[in-house]
Amino acid sequence: MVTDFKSRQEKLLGRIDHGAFIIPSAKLKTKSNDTEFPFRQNSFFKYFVGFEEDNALLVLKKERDGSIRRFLFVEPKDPTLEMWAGIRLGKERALELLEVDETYNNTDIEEKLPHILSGVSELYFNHYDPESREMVLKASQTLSRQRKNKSPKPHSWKHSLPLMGELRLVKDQSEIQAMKKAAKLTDVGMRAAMALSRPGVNEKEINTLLTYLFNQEQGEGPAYDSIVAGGENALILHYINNNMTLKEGDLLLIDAGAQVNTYASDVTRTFPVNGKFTEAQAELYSLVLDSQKAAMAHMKIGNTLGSIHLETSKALATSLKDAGILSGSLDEIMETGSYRTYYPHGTGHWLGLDVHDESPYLIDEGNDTLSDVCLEEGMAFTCEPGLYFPADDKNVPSKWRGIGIRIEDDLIMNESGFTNITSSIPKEIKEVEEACQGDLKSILNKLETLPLMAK
Ligand SMILES: [Mn+2]
Repeated sequence: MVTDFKSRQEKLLGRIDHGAFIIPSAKLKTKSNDTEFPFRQNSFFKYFVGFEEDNALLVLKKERDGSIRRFLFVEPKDPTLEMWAGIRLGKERALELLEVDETYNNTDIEEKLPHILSGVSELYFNHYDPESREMVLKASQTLSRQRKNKSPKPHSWKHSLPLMGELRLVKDQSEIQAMKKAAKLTDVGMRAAMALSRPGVNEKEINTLLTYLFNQEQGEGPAYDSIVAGGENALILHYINNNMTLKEGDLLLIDAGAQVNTYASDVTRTFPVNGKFTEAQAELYSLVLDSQKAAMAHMKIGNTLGSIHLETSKALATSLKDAGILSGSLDEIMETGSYRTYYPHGTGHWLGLDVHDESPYLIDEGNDTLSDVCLEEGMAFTCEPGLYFPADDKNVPSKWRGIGIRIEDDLIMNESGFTNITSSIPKEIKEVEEACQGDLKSILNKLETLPLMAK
């Protein structure tokens, strides 16, 4: 599936009368002294041009007559540097291969950018990025000093993220395909983790196994730091130490997802370390699973993530009330938000290039009106209810203290409702227990090419 970068660029420029978007790539970040973290492209830059190098700059310009020009600045070719750090595409090849009209060396940004922006009065860039601000300021100052240049000067600086983020709400076919591939690798990873978990195994071993499997096929490793949380570690929502030994009788909560073509999957499963839920664990697990089903029943075109969260919260609050953990009527519990002690996070977030995809939840309709984004075909998000009971909470029945359970799937809206692209990952109690008895080799057989460990 070929990505249609041109239509994305045109859609973005279609949102404005005239002006220019300034979209920088990511830069390498220092890890220690003169070594860097693995490169991760800026999601917006990736989305609009699909180029994987650092230190690049995309400028999309719409003239007053509606015509469009696309400019890309890239690292210059340099045999010595390329010998150390890898081959650069260079401006000639970039012009041939990428959806842009003109390419330059990034060493020429200061000289060329004012020419490109000449006559443009509205500039869109990320106001939170100091380097973008600096670049726009310099170019604008240069233009304002050009007395002989009578064309309009940039006089309006606009924040680019809301407009660009809105475009990313609805996924196209190439995005959906990448997300499905990521979901498939996450399926293999989760099943393998279930099969390998037993008392005495360290969270680190499971974490390493996930990373290994998320790198199979087109996988690019975990989309975010995997959470491998045995027992009470599940109460720490972003636990990433992943270094404790799994214990008999505990549950293991894994929140992890593979990445494919920079697209994330984001899945949570909670299962017994020894492969069999206790009665108390199964009871609590069912409450969370039922709340996820209540959430999914509400996932319809036109509804909002906010209303889904409300339904899910109500389902969980009702369970907490029925179990005697929360007092008062359901209305009072919802009004005071007392359920948040045990369900402190939201039910879902946008999913895409970023695991928490950078798209708005509210749209500014003008006239001081903000409205929730309504679900449309192509929107992708997670559904992740959970319950977390501190070990020392006397309001909680002792059988449930110290337990944290979360269940998370990835959903994409379609014309008739939604597709759960992670539904193949065991979730019902019986399925989960069966998967815990699973055989690693047969799990790995789900991959197109078997990794080394299966041979
Ligand atoms: Mn999530």
